[in-house]
Amino acid sequence: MYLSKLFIPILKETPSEAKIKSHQLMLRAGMIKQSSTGIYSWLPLGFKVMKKIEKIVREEQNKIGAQELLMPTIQSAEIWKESGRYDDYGEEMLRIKDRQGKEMLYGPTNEELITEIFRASVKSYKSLPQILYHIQWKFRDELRPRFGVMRCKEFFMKDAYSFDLDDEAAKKSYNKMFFAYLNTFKRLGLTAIPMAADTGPIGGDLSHEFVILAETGESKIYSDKRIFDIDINKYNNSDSSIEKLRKEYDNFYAVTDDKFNKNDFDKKVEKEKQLTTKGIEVGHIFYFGDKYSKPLNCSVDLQDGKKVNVKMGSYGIGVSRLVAAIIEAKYSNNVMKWPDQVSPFEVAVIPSLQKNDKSNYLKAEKIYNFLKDSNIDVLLDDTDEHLSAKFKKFDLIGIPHQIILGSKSTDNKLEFKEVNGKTENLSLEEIKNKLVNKRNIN
Ligand code: 5CA
Repeated sequence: MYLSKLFIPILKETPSEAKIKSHQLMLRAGMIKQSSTGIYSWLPLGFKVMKKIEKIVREEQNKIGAQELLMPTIQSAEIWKESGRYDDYGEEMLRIKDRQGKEMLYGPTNEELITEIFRASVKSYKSLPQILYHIQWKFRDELRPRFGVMRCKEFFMKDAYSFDLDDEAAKKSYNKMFFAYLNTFKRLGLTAIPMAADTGPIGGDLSHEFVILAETGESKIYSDKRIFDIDINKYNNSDSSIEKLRKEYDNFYAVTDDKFNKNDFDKKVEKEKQLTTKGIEVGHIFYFGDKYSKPLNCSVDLQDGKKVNVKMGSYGIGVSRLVAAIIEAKYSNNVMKWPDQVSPFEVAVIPSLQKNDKSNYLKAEKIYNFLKDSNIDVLLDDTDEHLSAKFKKFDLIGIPHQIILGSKSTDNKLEFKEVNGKTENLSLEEIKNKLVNKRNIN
């Protein structure tokens, strides 16, 4: 992509309505634009980051055998009446009528709809277990939307649903997802800690919020510090390994506000190991057994002809929230520090201007084409601004690597700057290999 062609409406001033860094930077870098309270358009730069996050989320879901489908955003009120949640959900639900006067709603979540799909299609215990997911827009008419896409009305969510025959099998599905979540957040460059949490309007008695530490977070958390030292690389995706991983996490006290009990905390965690802080909820998983399958009459036939309601769990990741959460976790000095794997571009080629001499620009274009042909996501700065102005722009966008064609680059050795690290002089081939390797590590 050529910078001069990129649709990136950068703002010079920080908009006063943006209270936290991620919101300020996303607006300034032209990643999003508010269209009405709590509703945003995703401009090319922001959309690109979100798509990269979505891809990683999808890959980790597929790895544990979850299957992707796509349910609509608009749902019929009928199934919500069947489950009993139509009235309970309250004003957060956006209710609509179609031209026939039929009651519809914009889905805030999909437990009912997926249960309806499942009950119509699956009849035998032989089809279990099953995990289905989609990545789709949700709408919640939040009372106080704030912090940009962090808490907004319309947001992009990955929601998965598991179906099992009994509690024991269902816990295995829950644990698989627990494992997939830890891997997903790790690949996104985040340390997300699972905290025992309340189940709210989703229901059930087992639930974990995945929280990343951030001063601006809305979740208050209480934990044993040692939970941050758990190394998930020791574990693989076999059932027994995943069970051990769950046990290791369960050893440490880690809860959100709703589950907090001071006596318990003091009894289970020595004073110097206690951590009380704030975090951003990037994912939330629930086990609720037959809470939906019973009222919606979703059952399978057993071998002996008896029927049993399937046992279900649901598992959400805030894909659009993650864009802001990664900024909050990584930024420094007003600069977005994207991890390579989700950065809007992997590298920028930045030629300095030499009056009446196009050769430097032509050299930059050659480098750009070579990297592009090597499948590297590269941005060429073809504008005629001065280097200092260019650097400011790249700082704002937060591209992790720069190839600078200025006084420090020679024909064979190019100045290669890692924004979070060192500057070296490398050949183009070496730069390519470095970028490809970095991507593979993540
Ligand atoms: N049905 C369950 C699991 S699929 C569910 O809806 N869970 S949830 O309510 O916890 O939402 C899942 C994730 O979506 C949250 O962890 C959070 O990351 C994200 N999320 C929830 N509400 C919002 C919001 N108003 N704005 C942005 N992201 C949100």
